[in-house]
Amino acid sequence: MSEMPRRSALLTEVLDLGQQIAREVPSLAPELAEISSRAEQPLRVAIAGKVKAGKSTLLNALVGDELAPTDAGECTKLVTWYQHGLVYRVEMTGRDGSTAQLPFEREDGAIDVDLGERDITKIERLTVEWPVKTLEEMTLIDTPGIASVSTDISARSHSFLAPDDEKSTPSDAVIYLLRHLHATDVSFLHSFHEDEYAQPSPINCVAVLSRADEVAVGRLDAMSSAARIARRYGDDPRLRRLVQTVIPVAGLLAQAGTGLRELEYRRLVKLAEASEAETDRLMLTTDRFVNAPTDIGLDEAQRRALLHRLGLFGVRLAVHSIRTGDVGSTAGLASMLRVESGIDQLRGTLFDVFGARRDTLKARSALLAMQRLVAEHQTSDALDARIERTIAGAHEFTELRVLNDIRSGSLNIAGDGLAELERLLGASGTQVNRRLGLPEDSGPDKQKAAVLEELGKWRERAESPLSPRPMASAARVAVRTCEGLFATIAAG
Ligand SMILES: Nc1nc2c(ncn2[C@@H]2O[C@H](COP(=O)(O)OP(=O)(O)OP(=O)(O)O)[C@@H](O)[C@H]2O)c(=O)[nH]1
Ligand SMILES: [Mg+2]
Repeated sequence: MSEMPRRSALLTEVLDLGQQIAREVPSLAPELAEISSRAEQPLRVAIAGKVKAGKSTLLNALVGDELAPTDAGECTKLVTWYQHGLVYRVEMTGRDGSTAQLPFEREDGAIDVDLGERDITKIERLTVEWPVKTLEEMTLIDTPGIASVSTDISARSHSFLAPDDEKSTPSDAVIYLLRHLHATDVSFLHSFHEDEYAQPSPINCVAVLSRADEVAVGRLDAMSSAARIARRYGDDPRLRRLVQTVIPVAGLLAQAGTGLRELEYRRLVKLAEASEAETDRLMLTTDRFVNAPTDIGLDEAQRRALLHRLGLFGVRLAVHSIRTGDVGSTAGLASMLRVESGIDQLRGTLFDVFGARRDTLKARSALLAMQRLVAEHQTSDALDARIERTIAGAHEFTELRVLNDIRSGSLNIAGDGLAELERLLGASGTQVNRRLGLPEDSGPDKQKAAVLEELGKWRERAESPLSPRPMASAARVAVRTCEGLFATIAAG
């Protein structure tokens, strides 16, 4: 998400609206200032999912550094924000609103925060500030596993992601991890989406089929099996109406890819140099890999460390790639693991889906928060009307609504126009070429020709007396999108 376009007209309008509210109800000024300042900050993306779905590992893979603790520890039970800062700092926010800086250590791996004697039920969240480039673009929020045995922890994630009325949703978008599609996933996603503009909305939510390497019990074709399952989930009507897309990712491989050490590579080479019969025997199960007696020259602790770092599939893949000569160095292996993990595809989607819509998502969050504030106060009719107008009039929101209708199945348009319409409305990216289905490097002449063609087509559908009513109104939205695209292209 490198390019940061200038603020959109919609976001400007929403921030302006905030100023008008502050003039009318001065007592709301501090809260409105906070809403505005949030709109200027990086997009907040929460990582959610069941216990041990691989949330923290994926967060580390996205950051490109091992910051979040995985496995055990009190801190995995807390909502933790990882945001960009100029210094290394950990802060705690209590449920009572108090804040305190906390001591932490980091020797080899994740940040180890010292909570002291604090009662974790009194902690609202931790904020980790870290001077790492990837966090400049996105604040990542690690949430405790939902539907856990401990309902208390589960409730904490729930109230963070799907807060009740008086609070606005603290995150602008969500990456939801699932391993197998389960009813609790669906109901959780539902509750997260129960708000004003999105009932339910796939717009700000991407699903990840996590720990994808484990899908095929470690077989070398695990990632392609995972891709098949992810596609199937992505077509499942229950998920389609809740998430944008489902992407298979092996966070562990991606995390290993960012910090692979020479020593680890050399150990994998040792394995690769052993006979296939011997490694096949060892790599049959995790238990054998660690415990079986062998003379390949790696002791149990070393084998356990490799397994911890790469998982059984990762070890198999690495050994295979070293043997075939596809990989010949630590850097080569690291990059292969990253590519294989699917993390780049996830990053690309986050950019297409969240990054390009950043201002719309920010405007949406800000407007939601303002609406909640205003609901409790007496405001002028003019102001109420302006809020209404902003919500109803913003074409960006209208596009989102039509996309939701398509996904939820409530927009019943027969056949092939549907995928095309989704693309045009920006479902797979809001850049001009994405919307028009053109190659990435297409120039203005091609774009103009394509947009005129689309415009003609959607105008005809909008105006034809033969178009069923839902089609006609969706087509009018598409026409407006085309007109906007034309103006963008013409303006260069
Ligand atoms: N094989 C494999 N293991 C993974 C992957 N991601 C995570 N794990 C392992 O799964 C366990 C849980 O990972 P975490 O990242 O802590 O999962 P989490 O969802 O944050 O867990 P909680 O915060 O406790 O709910 C750890 O032992 C990880 O090493 C993956 O992509 N592949
Ligand atoms: Mg975790």
